[in-house]
Amino acid sequence: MKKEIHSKEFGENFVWGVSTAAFQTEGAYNKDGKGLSIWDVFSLTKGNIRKNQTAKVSCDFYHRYKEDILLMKSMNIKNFRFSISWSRILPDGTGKINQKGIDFYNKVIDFCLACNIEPWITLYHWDLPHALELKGGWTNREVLKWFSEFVTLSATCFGDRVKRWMVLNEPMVFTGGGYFLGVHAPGKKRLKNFLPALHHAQLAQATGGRILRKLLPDSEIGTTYSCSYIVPKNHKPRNIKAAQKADALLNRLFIEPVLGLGYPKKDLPMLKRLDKYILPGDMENSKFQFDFIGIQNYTREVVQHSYFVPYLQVKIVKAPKRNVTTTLMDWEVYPPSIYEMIGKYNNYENIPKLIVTENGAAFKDKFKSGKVKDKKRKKYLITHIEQILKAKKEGKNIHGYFVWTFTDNFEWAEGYQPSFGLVHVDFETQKRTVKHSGKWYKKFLAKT
Ligand code: IFM
Repeated sequence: MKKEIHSKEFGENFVWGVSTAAFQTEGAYNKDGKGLSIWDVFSLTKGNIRKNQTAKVSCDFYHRYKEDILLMKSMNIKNFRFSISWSRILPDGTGKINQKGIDFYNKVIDFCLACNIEPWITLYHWDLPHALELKGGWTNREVLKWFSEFVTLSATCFGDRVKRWMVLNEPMVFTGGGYFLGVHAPGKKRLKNFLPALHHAQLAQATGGRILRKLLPDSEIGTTYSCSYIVPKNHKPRNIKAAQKADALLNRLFIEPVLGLGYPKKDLPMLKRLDKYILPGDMENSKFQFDFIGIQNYTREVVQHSYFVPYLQVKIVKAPKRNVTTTLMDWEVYPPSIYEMIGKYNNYENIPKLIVTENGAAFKDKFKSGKVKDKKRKKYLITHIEQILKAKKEGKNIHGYFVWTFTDNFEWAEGYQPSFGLVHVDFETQKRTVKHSGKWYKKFLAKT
């Protein structure tokens, strides 16, 4: 019988944890002086979210943070990645400070530390203050000033205790989904919104990094990227070219300017349209020496050429059409993807450390007799962690792994049905039940 993998095989310094995000878990959307975010407004607008579900309460982490952190502790989880809701601490995005919002994060941080859990803060996980969206949001270059104020306030308030920071969560997803496809907040479409949003988010990575480094020289500063292993549908030259374009868009677009390599315009000619938003000095200002890069991988994508897709001429061959195992998100279960992505980012020079800051899966969970036997999620986690071990044994620069996610929560436009949690939440009663996968993670992390 195959020996079950254990965290000890990764060595003592490998970091293990769980990841969450403010909007997906906190609830208390208008409590104690919090301002609305673009996601509050988007999700409260009928027709945007599956079954018109909202995150007004979600898993109520705002009131139940102690219960959740204690549960984490009982599961041997030593690192907790969460985000700061910008409009909870700056209700209008800029100017007036909401002390009660700051008090909330102070309580979360202090309680983590009291439980011997290291807090890892993501500054921006998609919930821009609505007041700023009214001024153009990420399409307005002023966002760099507003974002700097938010980063400075967060570093000043929490930096005495928080030593690990991530500037942005998956900028490709929030600019692509929110400003090009319109399926995420703020629901904008078209290239004229996407391109400036992309360039400003790109500059915000380094801007945020520099502020953190100046104010908190002893902290570890990272940022995170969504990434997928891209393969062409077959070896026809036009499909190979389509795969190169998709790779440039989905995997290279945000990291390469940070590393001083500029935008990958050669492989993705449509990026030349960015030129009109790039001011003198921008590409120099895009560079920043992060201490670590967070990679967030869930699946691979198979792509083909298509004349009908504007700007890109690339089409994703959806997993349900490929006769492969999928999750509830219709994402293919393909563990080698995470190994390939570690290899890809490992090949860049000047990335001191890679950390998998998200990986996990949504499957249909059955809650029966007080138990959730989510065997598929457990298998998904084990097979992905095995791939990470393979990469580590080959000497790749990989230093940590965070499961997405701790409790079931609000999965953006999909609402509550695709649940990714290690812990089941009954959204009527807010009762938490550790799933079979959560029990497995606890055992996996236990010292023997
Ligand atoms: O829930 C999201 C998270 O907010 C960002 N990364 C992917 C997860 C699963 O879709």
